[in-house]
Formats: sequence, C-alpha cells, structure tokens
Amino acid sequence: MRLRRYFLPVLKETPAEAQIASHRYMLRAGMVKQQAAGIYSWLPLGYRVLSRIKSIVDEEQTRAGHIPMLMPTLQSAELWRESGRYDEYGEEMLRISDRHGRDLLYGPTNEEMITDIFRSHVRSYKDLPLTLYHIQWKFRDEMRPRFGVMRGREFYMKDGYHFDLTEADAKHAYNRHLVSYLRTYERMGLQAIPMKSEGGPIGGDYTHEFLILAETGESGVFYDTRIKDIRLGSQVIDYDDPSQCARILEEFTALYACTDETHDPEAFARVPEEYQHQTRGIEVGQIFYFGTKYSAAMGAIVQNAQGKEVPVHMGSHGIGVSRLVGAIIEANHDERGIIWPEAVAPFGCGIINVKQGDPTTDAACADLYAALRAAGVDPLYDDREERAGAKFATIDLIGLPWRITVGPRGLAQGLVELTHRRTGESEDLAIATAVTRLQEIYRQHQVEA
Ligand code: 5CA
Repeated sequence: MRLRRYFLPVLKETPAEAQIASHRYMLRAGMVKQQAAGIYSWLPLGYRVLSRIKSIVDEEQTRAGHIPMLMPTLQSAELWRESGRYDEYGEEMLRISDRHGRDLLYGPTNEEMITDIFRSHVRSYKDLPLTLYHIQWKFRDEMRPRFGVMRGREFYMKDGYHFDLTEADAKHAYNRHLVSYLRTYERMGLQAIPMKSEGGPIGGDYTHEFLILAETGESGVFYDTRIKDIRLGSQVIDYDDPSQCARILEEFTALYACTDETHDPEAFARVPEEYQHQTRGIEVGQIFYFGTKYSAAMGAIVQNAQGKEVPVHMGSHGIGVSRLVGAIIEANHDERGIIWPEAVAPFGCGIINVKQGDPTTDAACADLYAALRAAGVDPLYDDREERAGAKFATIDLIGLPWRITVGPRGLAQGLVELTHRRTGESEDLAIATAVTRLQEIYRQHQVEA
C-alpha cells in the first residue's frame, strides 16, 4: 500500500477521553472511530489488524477440527424464552421489536440458536461429536463501556459450541478447546493464562478464563509466577488424542492462578512466597462446559447406541476478537506508539523515503516496494511529501515491526537501513538482503497446511 493513496487519519493530539494506552493509540493511529458509547467503526488500519486476528482464530479452530459457519446478529426472543434466559439475562440484552410487534434481540451469545440448529438436524449419536463456531458481532448493553474496544457494547467474538454424547467426550472437547486457545494466543505473541472461573449468565460450573497479565486489566489476578515459564511452543498436537489434551490442560492449570472471583487465599498461601504475585489481567477468552443445561431445556436429543433418547452434552467457548486488538497493544507498546507482533501487524514493514521527489530515491523505493510485495511482506510505503521525522513518527506510532529507510547517501553505496521497531536496532543492508531477511521472518508466521 502507498500511504498517499491510503486512508490513515492519524491524530496529533492525545484524545482526552482515552485512559489507557491501547485506547489512546488506537484513536491516534486512526484505527477506530467511536460512533456511540462502546460502538466503533473500524477504519482501514484497525480493520487490517482485526482481520489478521480473525484469520489466526479461524486457522486454529479449523486445525482443531471445529467447523466454521455464520449465524445472524438478530435473534428471535422465542428461543430465549425456551431456555428461560430471555428474562434472566437482564438489562445487558438489547431488545428490539419489529414492525409486526415481534420481539427480537441483538445476540449477546448464541447457545439457544445453535441448540435450535442442532435439534433441527441431528437425531443420532452417529453424527457426534460435533463442534460448530462462528465469528460474529455481539451486543451487550454494558453499564460502563470503557477503554475503547476492550469493553465495548458491540464487539466481535468467536463463539463455538460442542455437542457430545457423553460427559467424557464433552470433557475432551473442553480440553481440546483449551489447547487450541493456548495455541491461538501464542501465535499472536501473547501469553494468556487459563484460570479457573465462574459460569455467570452462560452457566456451568466447569469453566476457565484466559487472562493476559496487564496492569490496566479489569480483573484482579493472583498467580504463581512459575506459570509464566510454561509454553506450548512448537510441540505437535493431536487434537483427537484425549490423553494429550488432558495432559496439556493439567500442565497449564497445575500452578495457582485465579481471578478475584475465584481467589482462595488459603490455597494461595501454600504457594512459596517468592513465587506469589498479584496483578491485574485482561480476559481474552473463556471456555465453558455446562452439560445438558440447554439441550434438556430445548430438546436437543439424540438416540444413543442402545436406541435410548438422551440430551447431548454441550459447552461453549469464546474469544474476544475485537478485545484482542486492544489487549495486544496493552502488552506491546512504548512511549512512541504500538509495537505489533509480526503475526498480527497491519503491514509487514514501512518504507520511508527520506528524499521524496529525488528521482534516484523514488525509483529505489518503487523497486523495493515491488520486491517486498512479491516476497509476501505487505509493505506500507510512506511516499508523502513530508519531513523524514514526521514519517518516522507515523510508522512508529502505527507500530509496524520493521522499517526500511531509503535515502540518497545509503543508495550511493547500494544500501538501505533496516530497523527493528521493538529493539530499535538498525543495520545497513543491500536491498536484496533486506527483502530476503523480511521474507524469512514473515514466512515463519505462515501456517503450515
Ligand atoms: N457463550 C460464551 C462462550 S462463546 C460467552 O459468551 N463467553 S463470554 O461471555 O466469556 O465472552 C467471550 C469473550 O468475549 C470474553 O472472554 C471477552 O474476551 C469477550 N468479551 C465479552 N464481553 C465483551 C465486551 N463487552 N467487549 C469486548 N469483548 C468482550
């Protein structure tokens, strides 16, 4: 993309309403625009990051054997009356009526709708196990929407639902989700720690939240610091292997880690003192197992091998896709702006032409731009008639992980400068070497088939 042809409305001033770094930088970098309390337009740069996060979530869900689909944002109140949640859900539910006076609602989650789809089509245990998911906008009329996209009213969520014949199968589905979530967050350069939680309006007493440690998070967190050393890394995962998934869950949940909701001071006191730590965290996902709560209420029944009709065991699983954009910034920024992990960066690198209008420099930049595109690096070329300092500030603010600076002095020796946003380290390289270097870096983030 050439910046002159792009739409990147960066702000010079720090918006007064933004209290935390991610909100400030998302507004300043022209990623989002607030349209009403907790409701945002995603401008091109923000939309790029949101789409990259969505793709990673999709890839990891598919890898775990889960099937993508799409349900509508508006739902009929009838379904929610069947489960009893139409009244229970309270003021967070946005209720709407259509011209015929029929009650609708903007979905805050989809347990009822997916259960309805399931009961309309599945009759036999032979069609199980089944896990369906979608990534769709949700609406919760939060009392205090705040921190930008972190606590929105309209937000983008991945929600998945599994259907199993037995409790044991359902536990495996739960464990499989936990592992696939760990992989998803690791791919985004995040460490999200699973913590025992409470079911809330979704229900179920077996549930974990995934938290990113950050002082600006909304949940209080108590944990054993040794948990920070545990990573999935590049281990090969067989999602069909119940014992491997159970072992990974065990490994990631053995050490103490609780939010203020489930914190148990006595158990925490048993953690050696030097490892006890208390901070705050951002909840970027939650998984639930709630057995037959919805299937029994709504008649999602299958015949088992003995011909007996039984309600299916279910769970639901959510990732806060739009919240992740903010959470990643909270975990990756400095005083100059955002520092995107490569996997979710809106552009792979910035090209800075320090002498726009100089024919040799312009031509070198055009060649470099073409070469990077061909190498799959997806560059943003700052081709504006601006001072070099202003260009550096923009590329730093919007957080591109790499920057290539092109100027007449370097070009005289056939060199450009490659700078790493995170470390600030720079190297003078031949143009072709800089291109290959970035190509290699980004190749690591492409998923193997
Ligand atoms: N049905 C279940 C699982 S699909 C469910 O709705 N779970 S949830 O309530 O925990 O939401 C899933 C994730 O969505 C949360 O972990 C959080 O990351 C994100 N989320 C929830 N509320 C908001 C909000 N108001 N703004 C932004 N993200 C939110």
